[in-house]
Amino acid sequence: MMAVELSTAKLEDLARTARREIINAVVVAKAGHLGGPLSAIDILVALYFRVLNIRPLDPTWPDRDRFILSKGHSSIALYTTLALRGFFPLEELSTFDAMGSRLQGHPDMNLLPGLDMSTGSLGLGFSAGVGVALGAKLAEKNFTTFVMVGDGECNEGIIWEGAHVAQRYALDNLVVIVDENNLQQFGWRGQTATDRLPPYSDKQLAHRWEAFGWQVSEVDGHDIDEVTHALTRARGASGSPVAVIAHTTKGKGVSFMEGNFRWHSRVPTVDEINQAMVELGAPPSLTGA
Ligand SMILES: Cc1ncc(C[n+]2csc(CCOP(=O)(O)OP(=O)(O)O)c2C)c(N)n1
Repeated sequence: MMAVELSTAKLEDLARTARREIINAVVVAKAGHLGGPLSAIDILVALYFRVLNIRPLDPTWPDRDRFILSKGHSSIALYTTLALRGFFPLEELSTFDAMGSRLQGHPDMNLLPGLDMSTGSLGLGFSAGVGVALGAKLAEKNFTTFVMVGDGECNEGIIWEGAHVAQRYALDNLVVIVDENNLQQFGWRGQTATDRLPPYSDKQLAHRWEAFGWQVSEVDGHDIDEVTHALTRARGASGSPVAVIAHTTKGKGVSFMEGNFRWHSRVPTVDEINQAMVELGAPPSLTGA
């Protein structure tokens, strides 16, 4: 089954619903990440509803496109997208991070159908994706492998080892999406403990992927149409792998979380939950109002 036909307005609505589900799941679990999932969710909605060639009711279909969330700490965004797309019931999101749940804090492909890799140790998911894409070439399979990494994750050396290998083998069946929100766990990407380094340039990541021989495009990672267009073009690329640099805002959608690294993995208070739900257009019954 190819992507489902939904209007942009409908998908934006779904992304808002997803943001509320993400916050609810983290609140119930009393743990998890919010900033990264909220920055990635529009891209995931575009991917799963418009780009990926998948069968939610047949998650191990051999010819499916592969998706690896290499920034595995944003698992709740992927789980929410999979649930909305019909891989499993939405109610299961309330088991997030609980003992015995299929929805662990970091994705476990041995527990949950629909996951193409277990991730969480930054950098490893991307290198596995390079292997999957190379394997597809060798087996003469036509599917595309998409991998999402964080900009902080791009500090990992293994990313650049993989980037080199992918270019060397001309893996034009591999697309990396960089969720470039410019924040990582404890601050801005270019910041250092002593702040003695020169400031980080916005273009630095794009230039780095280009220097490794990748085709690069840049998009607004919160514009579902733009993301769809870039990813659809990327899957049709030839000759070299493609990096889509998605400019995003960490914590997107909730004013007091946006651009604040403290929301990397904080659990909101009751007042904060209510404010977030109002901002995300929740019906009054959900806001406790
Ligand atoms: C190898 C490794 N080192 C450290 C961590 C802890 N860690 C989890 S998320 C994170 C920051 C990641 O930043 P970024 O890739 O920019 O993700 P985002 O801002 O999108 O959440 C760190 C350091 C980890 N998961 N793996």
